[in-house]
Amino acid sequence: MTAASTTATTVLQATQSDVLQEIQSNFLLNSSLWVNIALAGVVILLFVAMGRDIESPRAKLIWVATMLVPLVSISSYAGLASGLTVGFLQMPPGHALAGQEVLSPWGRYLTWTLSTPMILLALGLLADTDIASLFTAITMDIGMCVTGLAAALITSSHLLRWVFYGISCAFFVAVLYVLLVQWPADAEAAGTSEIFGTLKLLTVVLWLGYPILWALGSEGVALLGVGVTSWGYSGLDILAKYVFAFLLLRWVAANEGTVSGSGASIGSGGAAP
Ligand code: RET
Repeated sequence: MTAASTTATTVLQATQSDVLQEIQSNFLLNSSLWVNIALAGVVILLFVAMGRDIESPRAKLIWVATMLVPLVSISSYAGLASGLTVGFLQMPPGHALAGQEVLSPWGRYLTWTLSTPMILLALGLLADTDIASLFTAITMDIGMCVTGLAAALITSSHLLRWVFYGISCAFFVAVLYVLLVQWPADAEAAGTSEIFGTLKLLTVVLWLGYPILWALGSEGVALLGVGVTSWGYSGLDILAKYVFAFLLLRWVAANEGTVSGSGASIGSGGAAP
């Protein structure tokens, strides 16, 4: 049997219940998933309550985008905790765990493709940016997540795992450029620069943690174990999603006039004058 067919067989042979057993026997890993499910549930209820008085179309759009972050998150973590979106991958020669079957929570990278664009949509609307800039940030972000998923799933070549990691980082640089260079000027003009500045800083610093964790974790050089890596992502998620979204929604609910009165190129509910 060739190395490639051995790998395919290994992945196919691990049933969902094998994966679930492995997850449930690792307390660190299992708790990192369930804590987030519980937290996302509480956050969803809180955000529904926080948004109940929002009326302007633009503020509502920010609210819906923000709401989708914990909604995607609870689905994502339920997929991971059930074993549905986790698999065993046999690492290729050259990898620190070469030949070993490593538990890969690939569902994380897949669902980031849905959650991170919502974060950027909410931030872009807050900054009252234009469609082209919003489109750039969101598509580059999706590129980052999909190529990150590829980097995690490749078992044929160690080198190609890192090539895809590099491509994902290049997409990330484009997202960072939009966040750090383009949108601050838009936010200044829209009168939302103070809250935008806080959220931008939170986003940039926390998002930088994800590729670092990937590189150090079992998918990368394997300095960190699966459970520690998973808690790392869960911790970053709590701050980058729930704390971020809470700060944004609290501000939008208290300053609806500023949001609905700004340039209104997107989500204004009507043509600009
Ligand atoms: C990966 C690995 C490849 C290189 C890069 C990455 C960046 C990931 C980021 C994820 C952010 C996720 C968030 C999720 C919230 O739901 C894919 C780890 C650059 C920045 C904020």
